[in-house]
Amino acid sequence: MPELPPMKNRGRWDIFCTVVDNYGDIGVTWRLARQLVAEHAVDVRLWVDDLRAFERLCPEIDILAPRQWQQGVEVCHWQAEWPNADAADVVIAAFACQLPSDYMDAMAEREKPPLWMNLDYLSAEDWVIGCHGLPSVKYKSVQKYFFFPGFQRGTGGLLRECGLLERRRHFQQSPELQREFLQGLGIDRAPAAQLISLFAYENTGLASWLDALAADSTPTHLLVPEGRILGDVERWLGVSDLVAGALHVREALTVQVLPFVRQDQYDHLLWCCDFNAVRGEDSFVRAQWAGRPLLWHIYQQDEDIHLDKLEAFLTLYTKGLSVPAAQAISGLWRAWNAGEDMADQWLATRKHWAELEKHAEAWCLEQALQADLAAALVQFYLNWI
Ligand code: TRH
Repeated sequence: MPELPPMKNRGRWDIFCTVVDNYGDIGVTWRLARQLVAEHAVDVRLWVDDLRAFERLCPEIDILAPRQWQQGVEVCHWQAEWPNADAADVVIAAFACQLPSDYMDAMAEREKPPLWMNLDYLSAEDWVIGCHGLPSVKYKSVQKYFFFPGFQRGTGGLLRECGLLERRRHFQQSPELQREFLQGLGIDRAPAAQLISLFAYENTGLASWLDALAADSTPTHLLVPEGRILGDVERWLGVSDLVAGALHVREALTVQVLPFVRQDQYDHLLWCCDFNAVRGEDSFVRAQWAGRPLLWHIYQQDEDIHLDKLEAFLTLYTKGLSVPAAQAISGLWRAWNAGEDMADQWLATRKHWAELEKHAEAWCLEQALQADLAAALVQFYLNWI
């Protein structure tokens, strides 16, 4: 992709985010907003309807403030009563959220209509390439466009901040930095233990995986940020009320509960771990940038359409792996997403560990050849004006 032109005429941008559930919606839009400001000198207003969810990712948020500045982004609480703000030059509706009707009118009343885009969910399916950048619906004179993130050429790419991989590599090459970071979270790595992070939805397959880890000859230190999977961890441990700081040992497995940390710290956690179980959309992408093997718990959708997305990703991801390694990692991911027994799949995966580690780094580097999503959005705008 050619260099972007000098930073001028990049306009004012409004990003709208409704928090459907969990943290992915705000996680993606907050990351995008910050990157647009930091790397593209764009003025960004981020409209969010749920500041409490936002506060988990960014503890500085004042949940009572209708308008505030955070890291160069103007964060506006999107409330039922619309404050009649001017329409921006670029309007991003994240994940098909419905804009306030007064705002849509304000867009239509502008002398030059804004560029209006829907930032869609991430999918590895092939049809995404054909739909990325196409016109969608129109409101009066204002045309909306589809903008699809993705893994393949012809999509909008993935969120990746400038210098991310260099920072990651520097950190991974420094045992000192890692020790310091882990100690800051109260983690004293069990000797010779592999580190695994676990961020997932409720999963009936968890107990069998923990059984396998506990019985393994290699010790495991499992780090579990507070969240939806804790109930399953509690049941397996036979304890109740697990909270951040809790630490339990069962044979070769040490389980430690972590607080939910800010996004940058979560990146560092992923970089420290030998294996990361992630979920949804944003943590899934961050684990890929960590360059380590991963396990994806995909967000469930009606009529199991998420399973097509899972298979589409596996098809892309396993290219370049030997057949047995591809089968092992695919089997593990399928079992996890079906809530099935994980023991055999985990043992099979362990057999191909060295290959999977090498592959995770190669996949990361291959993905980094694509323009990142923020740059692709800015380029789309510059091509459009
Ligand atoms: O939270 P998620 O499951 O989010 C979503 C939503 O369910 C959304 O509606 C759905 O559409 C989407 O998945 C597919 O998973 P995700 O996307 O990984 O978002 C979690 C965010 O939380 C991500 O930005 C990383 C961040 N995070 C932290 O900042 N600190 C932490 O300690 C952890 C565990 C995560």
